[in-house]
Amino acid sequence: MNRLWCLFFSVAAILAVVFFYIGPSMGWWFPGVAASPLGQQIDDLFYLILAITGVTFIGVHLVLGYILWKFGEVPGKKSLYQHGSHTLEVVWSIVPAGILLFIALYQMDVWAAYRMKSRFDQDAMANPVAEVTARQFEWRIRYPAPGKVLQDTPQADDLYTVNDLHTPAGKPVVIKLRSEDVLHSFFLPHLRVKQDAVPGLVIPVWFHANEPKVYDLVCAELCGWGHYKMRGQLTAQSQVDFDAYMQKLQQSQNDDGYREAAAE
Ligand SMILES: [Cu+2]
Repeated sequence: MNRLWCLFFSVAAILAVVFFYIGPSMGWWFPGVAASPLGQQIDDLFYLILAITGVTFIGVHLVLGYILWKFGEVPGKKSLYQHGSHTLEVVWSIVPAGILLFIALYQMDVWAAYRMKSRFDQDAMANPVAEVTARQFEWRIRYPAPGKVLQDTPQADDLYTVNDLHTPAGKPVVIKLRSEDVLHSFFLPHLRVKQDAVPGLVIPVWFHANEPKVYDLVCAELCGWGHYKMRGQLTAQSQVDFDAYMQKLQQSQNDDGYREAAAE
């Protein structure tokens, strides 16, 4: 039995090497390469923490396996109890505390860039591209009419889409996030952007898509029975294409009276 557990812990350590250290090069951990400048830094932080926890995990399992092998039950042999080691306890408290402190300090720049510096991006903050309202189970998107600035309350000439967010690529943009009912989470996995949508709050979300492309937009908060189908897409496009899209949207909504229906 001891040998079985010894094998179990050793195999876990070997599997961990495969998943933790070969996985990243096989692209198992993230959906593709980060598609935003900050996303790359977030990935680097993730891999650093994975390396630290991975080494610890593998070390602990190898030691466990070895101890079970070496000191497993022997018929007739008595256990030996001792009070413990004060020095060891101090060491295994201080080392993890030191590692946590290092991570806390090391990640501060990325956290500040994501949460704080973005708030001072005057240009993007003054001109939010759209208001995104999460509700069970869809993303409602409200754009200002071309040439106008997004207002806090809906305007007569606003433009609407559902589950289909367009933004310019290659520069920082801001959307205003709200929720109409319960907690949702606005998640752009390729851009490494995730922000809770909280009823009663309007939260600016700042992101920067590197290149024109279509990305997934999903809800990352279990928000009800239809959570699984609460998905849309983000189309990041060149400024010229974005402007053309807005013109087309305005035209189509003028034509079919869609705006009144969508605004309800
Ligand atoms: Cu949701």
